[in-house]
Amino acid sequence: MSSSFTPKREDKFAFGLWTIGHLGTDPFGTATRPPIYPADFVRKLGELNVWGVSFHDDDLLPYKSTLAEQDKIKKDFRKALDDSGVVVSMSTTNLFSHPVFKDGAFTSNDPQVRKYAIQKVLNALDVGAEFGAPTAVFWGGREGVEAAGSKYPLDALERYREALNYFIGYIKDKGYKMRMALEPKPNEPRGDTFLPTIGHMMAFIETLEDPSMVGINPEVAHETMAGLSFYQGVAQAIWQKKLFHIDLNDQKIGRYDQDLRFGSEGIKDNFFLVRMLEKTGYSGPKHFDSRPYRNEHGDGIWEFAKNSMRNYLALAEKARAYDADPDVQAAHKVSGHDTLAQPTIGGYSSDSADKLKQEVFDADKLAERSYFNERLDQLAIDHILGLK
Ligand code: GLT
Ligand code: MN
Ligand code: MN
Repeated sequence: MSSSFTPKREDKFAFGLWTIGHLGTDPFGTATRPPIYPADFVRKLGELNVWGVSFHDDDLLPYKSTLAEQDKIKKDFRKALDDSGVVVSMSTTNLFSHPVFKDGAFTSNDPQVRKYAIQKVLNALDVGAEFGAPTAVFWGGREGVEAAGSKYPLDALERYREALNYFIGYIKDKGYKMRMALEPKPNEPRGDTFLPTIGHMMAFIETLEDPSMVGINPEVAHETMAGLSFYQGVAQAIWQKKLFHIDLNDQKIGRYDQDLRFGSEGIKDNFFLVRMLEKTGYSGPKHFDSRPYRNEHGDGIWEFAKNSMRNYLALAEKARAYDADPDVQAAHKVSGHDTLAQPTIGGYSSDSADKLKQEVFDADKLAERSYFNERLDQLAIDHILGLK
């Protein structure tokens, strides 16, 4: 077992300015940590061998900052990127903090607010393009309701689609080399959010003008909040070639959005997640959308960053050992695991259907089989616990 789990740039780990740099605010309390200047943040990422940095428009260029201030921030940020070799891996738009978005952004009942939201995104896309961000993320935090009767949901979905189609047009018109990744979340801050899960989001994408430009950015915490298996959701996204980006963090089921350090809670789920990302050759950013505990300060926030990457690398190593283990391979055999990769009957033809109807199945006999899942699952636990 490797002793250090030190990241390399080719691991493609990334952090958002708002993640390690989170001030520790929560709905009940104000900041517990000072802000970090974006250029300093990037230099520190470089020291830790982090590959990418992401940002919201307002993280980089604070609301109401003057043009001169913005120029200085951007110049310093550019220099830090060049000096450190860190790349901008994604950019996004804050459509949730300002009170103007209290009723939603693309789905606000006020058309002026909706237009303002679209304008804010166009400006954010320009900033993302300026720094070479290949992906624009859309998290519709305020797109939802508390009062169910306040928005007719079919209209809201239509307005959501209108906005995204507009951005498809803008990105093409400007010739930006950028794809969009939509991030679902079931609730919080709204009581009910539109497009709440990976499945809803992927179905919605197919209704857009150019679905090939749009994929998803699923987050561990968000799917877990909904009581769903993140692993299964991500699997479908990979299968449908829609995993454009991923937000790695951790979460206890049934809680508010905790954004915990990756690998600190749902270890078995994360083990299988990392195994799948590695096996399928996911080549996008491994982006940590998490934040240090509110009572962490100083060096502790960078320790949090290092351990997020360390947990990923450690789980990847455990997954490799699991797959190489002859006991696991034997358990796969008796469980029938590998035969699932073989076609059942192939495409339909009337001949094959006639033949199938002639076949005799002894369902009672077939039902007697054991799939030895207890053994197989324990092998995963043994590997995770370091017993193997
Ligand atoms: C916000 C949210 C995250 C999203 C960010 C992208 S904003 O921090 O909680 O899940 O990924 O807009
Ligand atoms: Mn979250
Ligand atoms: Mn996220």
